[in-house]
Amino acid sequence: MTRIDQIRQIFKETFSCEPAYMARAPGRVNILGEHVDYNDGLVLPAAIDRAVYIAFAPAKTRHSSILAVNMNQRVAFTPATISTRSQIDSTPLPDWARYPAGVMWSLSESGLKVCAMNAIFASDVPIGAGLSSSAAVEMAFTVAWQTLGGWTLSPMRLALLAQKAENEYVGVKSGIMDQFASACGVEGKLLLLDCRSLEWKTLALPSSVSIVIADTTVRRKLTSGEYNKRRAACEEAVRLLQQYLPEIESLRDVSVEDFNRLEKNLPREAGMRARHVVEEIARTRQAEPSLEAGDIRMFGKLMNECHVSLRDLYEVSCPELDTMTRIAGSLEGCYGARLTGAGFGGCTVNLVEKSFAEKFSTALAKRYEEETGLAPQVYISHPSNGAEMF
Ligand code: NG1
Repeated sequence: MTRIDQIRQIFKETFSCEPAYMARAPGRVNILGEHVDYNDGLVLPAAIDRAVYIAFAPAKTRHSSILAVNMNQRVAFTPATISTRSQIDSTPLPDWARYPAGVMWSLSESGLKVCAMNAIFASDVPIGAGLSSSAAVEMAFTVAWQTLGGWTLSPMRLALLAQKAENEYVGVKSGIMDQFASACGVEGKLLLLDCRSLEWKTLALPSSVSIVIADTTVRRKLTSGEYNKRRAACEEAVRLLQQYLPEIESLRDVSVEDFNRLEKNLPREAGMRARHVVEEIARTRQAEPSLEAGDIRMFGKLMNECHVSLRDLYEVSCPELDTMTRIAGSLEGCYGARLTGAGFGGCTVNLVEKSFAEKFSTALAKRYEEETGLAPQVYISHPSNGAEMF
């Protein structure tokens, strides 16, 4: 049975009727531009071929009923109950249900029609691995409520509404990159997004190249505290640099040349963090002509430099991520390898010559397990479309 048949079947068993609609919303992998989205920088993610699948129909009840297949848990809520983060029987919403509830809240806040719905969803995006499983859930529900509400907004506008759910309802102060990639993905393309203007374009990934995602299986609990510290260090650097460059609003506005001249005025740690951001934005700019010229070697080199910078300047790597990228770099067919997402665990992203991808994945998994004792998950992936009905 295909995944789609499976979802249809579970909907039928749960609600005793056929789903009226089905949709999918993908996870994403960030290829370049790490820890720059909250510095108004440029990012280069791609939607991936792992996604949240949702089957849904309008409900005849006043409440929405939602079953999370992966959790085997069902919730029921209305716009009134979610304002107190609870269900119609007054029990609290479980953590996973804050994403659909947050989307309902965000859409209602924006004055959009939000109908009661019966839905089931399942996901094959690994959780907590830096592949935006939560943005995929948010985008799946955003698209579902759009369909039932009969209104149509651009994918970017939908992404902004989902981001509002994440920031203001779930309470995670993330940038726009994750929801953007899940909403705006294009088959076979990388997405270059300017996080300040929200302008974006696609860049072709040569069809001879595969994206290989390798999950270290390490999950660090301290991530959010460390993430916030990195954000604070960037803000401190901006404040101090404004004494010399009063026109700057974020590290996006600082050139590498100005930074080289002025770094001596920053405390050591803020200086290291800011150097990563300034240079990473420059690397992402350089990626555009490299990809347009089909120079995948140059592009891979930028990815390798990014990893070194995340490890040594931004200090968000960990031994397992370093081991995974070191092994990848020694294998045939690998153009570039680096940690992806916030860091401290999760996944690496690798660009690999397609004809070597299988061999690369097997060797990477084997050697990583030999060195660390951990059995990793390795996926050969490719850029996919963003959230869509099917
Ligand atoms: P991950 O680790 O993939 O969730 C996080 C942020 C992104 C971005 C990256 C670092 C969340 C939900 N997402 O991504 O916005 O800042 O770190 O580039 O916190």
